[in-house]
Amino acid sequence: MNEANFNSTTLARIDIGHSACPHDCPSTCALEVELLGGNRIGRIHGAKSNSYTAGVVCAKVARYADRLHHPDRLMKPLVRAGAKGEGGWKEASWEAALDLVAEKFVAAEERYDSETVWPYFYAGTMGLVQRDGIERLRHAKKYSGFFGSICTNLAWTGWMMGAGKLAGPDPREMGRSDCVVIWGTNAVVTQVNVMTHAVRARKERGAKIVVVDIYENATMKQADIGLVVKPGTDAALACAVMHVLFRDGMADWAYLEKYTDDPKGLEAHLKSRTPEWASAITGLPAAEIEAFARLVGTTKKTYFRLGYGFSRQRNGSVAMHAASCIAAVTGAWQYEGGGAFHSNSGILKLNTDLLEGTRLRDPKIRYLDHSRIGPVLVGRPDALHGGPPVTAMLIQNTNPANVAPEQRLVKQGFLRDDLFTCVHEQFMTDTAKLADVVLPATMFLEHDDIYKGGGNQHITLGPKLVEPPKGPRTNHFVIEELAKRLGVSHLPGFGMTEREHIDVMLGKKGLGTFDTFREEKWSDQQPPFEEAHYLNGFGHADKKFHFKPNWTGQAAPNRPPRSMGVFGPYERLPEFPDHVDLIEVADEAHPFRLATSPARNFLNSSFTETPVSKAKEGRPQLLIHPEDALALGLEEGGRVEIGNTRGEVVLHAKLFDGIRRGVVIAEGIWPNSAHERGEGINVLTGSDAPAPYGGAPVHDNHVWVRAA
Ligand SMILES: Nc1nc2c(c(=O)[nH]1)N[C@H]1C(S)=C(S)[C@@H](COP(=O)(O)OP(=O)(O)OC[C@H]3O[C@@H](n4cnc5c(=O)[nH]c(N)nc54)[C@H](O)[C@@H]3O)O[C@H]1N2
Ligand SMILES: Nc1nc2c(c(=O)[nH]1)N[C@H]1C(S)=C(S)[C@@H](COP(=O)(O)OP(=O)(O)OC[C@H]3O[C@@H](n4cnc5c(=O)[nH]c(N)nc54)[C@H](O)[C@@H]3O)O[C@H]1N2
Ligand code: SF4
Ligand SMILES: [Mo]
Repeated sequence: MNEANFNSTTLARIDIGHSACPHDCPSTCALEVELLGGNRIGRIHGAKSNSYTAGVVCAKVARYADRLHHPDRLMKPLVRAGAKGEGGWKEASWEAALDLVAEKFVAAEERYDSETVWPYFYAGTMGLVQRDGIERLRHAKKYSGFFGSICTNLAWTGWMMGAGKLAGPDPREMGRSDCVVIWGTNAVVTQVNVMTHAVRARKERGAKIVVVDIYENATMKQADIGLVVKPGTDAALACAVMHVLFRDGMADWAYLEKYTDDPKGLEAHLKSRTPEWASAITGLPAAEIEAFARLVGTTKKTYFRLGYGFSRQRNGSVAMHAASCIAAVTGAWQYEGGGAFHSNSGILKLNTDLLEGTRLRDPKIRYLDHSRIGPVLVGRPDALHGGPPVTAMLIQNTNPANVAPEQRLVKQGFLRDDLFTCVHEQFMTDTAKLADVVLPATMFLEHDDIYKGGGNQHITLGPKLVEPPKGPRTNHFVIEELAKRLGVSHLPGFGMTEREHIDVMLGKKGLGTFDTFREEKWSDQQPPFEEAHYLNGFGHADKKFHFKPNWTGQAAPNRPPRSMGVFGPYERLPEFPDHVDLIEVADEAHPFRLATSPARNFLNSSFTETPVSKAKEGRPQLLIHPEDALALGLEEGGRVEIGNTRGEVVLHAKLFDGIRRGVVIAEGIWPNSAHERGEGINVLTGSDAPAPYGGAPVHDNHVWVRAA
């Protein structure tokens, strides 16, 4: 395992296995895994021959051996002994543990009805079979539906309003741009491959890299121009940029007339959205806004790479839509290396009907909101949508007691005596600690799956490369075994292996079989230039880019089921791109705005268990402007408490002048136990559903700050 044990000749003989990174990251890197024999792995490398990965992976995945061979991995099914959350466990056989789960689910259903059971999952693995197979069990058993909103909703909703389709110019074209605008994504940290292509453009063509964020993060440090806006004000910046473009004759009118819905209306609306107006809102000097507008107005090949981060505000869908409009005003979409891009999910569809049991779905069954697990578990009627309380859960690939908003409610819910929770996990996470039954799960190299990359254009295979240790079993196994015990294993989609499911999905897309795809490793699904650049029209019925969104009528890919309605103060969503104060504005009691931006060495709650990642991140810190720190009597490294009506959390101050006054940032979702009092950063985030289709505004919090 230790690289030092190998000289270069031995290294050359190490077997290499091909896979895909399973983590919840837009890059979905194609991987080359050193197989050392005896089910051990060495370093993981990015596949050089994959045109998007281009040989690069992030450091935390390169050292995956630390996670796969971690001594703390769960190895045995555990059944709670003692009170909930106290930490007492008894080992059990798989048979006994699964029997117990099935028995509890049946009992819950008998007491209420099937909707009392809520299977809950997310993207801890992005593999379709292991991630989404739980849906098959749900639909077969008529358990409560899952409206998976936490990550993409605010962003996708905003994007869909403009372009009408979740796709855009080939991300590899960033390497052929003259200007790459990296907006609200900390790409160096969260999707390193964006940088590979952007930096290539700078090296080869002298392209400018612009970063728009709320602090001078690792990505901004690599940029030519950094724009530090106040959180939740990106739409104001976008409006002022477009104001300048119209004002100074940099709008492409031929393009606007042909491809957009109401350019004259937009121009008139923007007349008063001057750089000075935006300066007061964003905190940016008007001259910086003018310069940015001039740059994108005179550089036709500008590629706007729009991330998730700036959408995690209550007005985040408005911000995403506004930023995506700029490329339509300049007409950048027409050029190679130009246009706007958020996600390619719309081009990477695989038919998962059989896998997810789509045909078994009963439309009368209620849905519950993923992000609102706190209100759901404490039994708030508006969160339960008229159905019974949730009294039984199966949780796979997610750690809600740590990552979900309004953590105090989430924990209070999990501690209910009348709730039975089974958590299938790789580690004893904050959520597993609150469970009744914990089942040990395999890791990606130990099972077969197939992956799609939202930030690129590949479908990539991740075949099983090593045997799992004795103990952990796959998600697929758990779903199949529960189906047998719950009397639904005869239904379509059950009784198949992982490979058979992959064969069906690949076959329906004309991509061969598991075996043939294994040779090919991945498939490049990039549509032709005209289609990707919308030269034949945008995704709406009228083929136009929409400056005027239909906020509540749009069929977004993750719009809530009709039975859930539309959320938030949607009547305040603007007719044209605009700044709306739909954020948790700072007030006298809460003078600071808090964002919970990602940590480089963690991935959500994953990798918080590996020693190198932990050591590199140190401890939970709060980035605060030195002048704010001075005013509050805070010193570097000092204990600092932050709070709002939802709770309080203690961190350590890190004085940092790459941030605006009045803004504080806590990087990373540390395990709850890493904080004093055992309560994590999500104690402070809100579980209200933002307009119009929900999501988790985790970077949109007002707080007070004081020395602790
Ligand atoms: N290392 C690492 N990689 C990750 C993750 C991780 O936790 N750590 N998480 C993974 C997941 S699940 C996802 S969805 C992706 C998300 O990846 P990104 O798209 O990068 O989104 P975020 O990580 O939420 O935040 C990105 C940036 O947005 C900034 N931001 C917050 N509010 C605003 C705002 O109002 N305006 C602007 N302009 N910027 C703002 C944050 O400060 C942060 O620097 O990354 C994935 N990759
Ligand atoms: N404050 C704050 N909160 C946030 C965010 C933020 O930026 N700030 N980001 C939000 C976002 S964008 C997201 S996507 C969520 C993500 O939050 P989570 O959904 O919790 O995501 P992860 O930490 O990636 O993965 C969760 C768990 O999946 C497990 N896992 C991985 N593979 C498998 C498998 O094959 N089988 C099983 N059974 N388990 C597996 C891992 O061990 C890990 O504990 O967090 C959200 N919460
Ligand atoms: S950059 Fe993202 S997809 Fe690539 S290896 Fe790292 S976590 Fe995985
Ligand atoms: Mo996410």
